[in-house]
Amino acid sequence: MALERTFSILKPDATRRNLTGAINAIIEKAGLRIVAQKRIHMTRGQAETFYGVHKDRPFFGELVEFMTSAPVVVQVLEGENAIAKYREVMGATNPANAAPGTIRKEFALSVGENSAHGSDAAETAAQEIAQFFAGNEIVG
Ligand code: DAT
Ligand code: MG
Repeated sequence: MALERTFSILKPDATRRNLTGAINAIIEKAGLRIVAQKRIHMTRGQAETFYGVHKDRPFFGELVEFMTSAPVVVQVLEGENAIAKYREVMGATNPANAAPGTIRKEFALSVGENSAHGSDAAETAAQEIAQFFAGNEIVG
């Protein structure tokens, strides 16, 4: 498998509790390289676009509220098989189902406030990276 890039968000519950360094340590220990990173406060429009695939789900309003409730850290992670690897490192969406040692098991507060986002496929990774980063902000 070639070097791959995935998009990550350290969510508001993580920035609020000062957990971005602890989460980055897990990311780096897993062999993923942080090749771009910035702290932003997402606008409602950015959050609605980002999670557009979920717009008809009952939790959409609460999801957008949460994602805009405090700063987030957006990242591009690079490594072998980075998309699947980061999904593994994050753990299941619901922390109750996440494996020990995963980001969500260690830090998530609930299925909604679950500390991290990671892309689920190559196409979404490319779209998500392009929503938040210009090419020259990614330094591999
Ligand atoms: P993931 O973030 O693991 O890719 P997803 O794409 O199914 O999960 O959902 C996106 C986010 O929406 C998820 O991280 C948290 C929120 N979410 C998902 N299911 C939820 C639910 N049943 N109740 C509240 N929030 C939910
Ligand atoms: Mg998802």
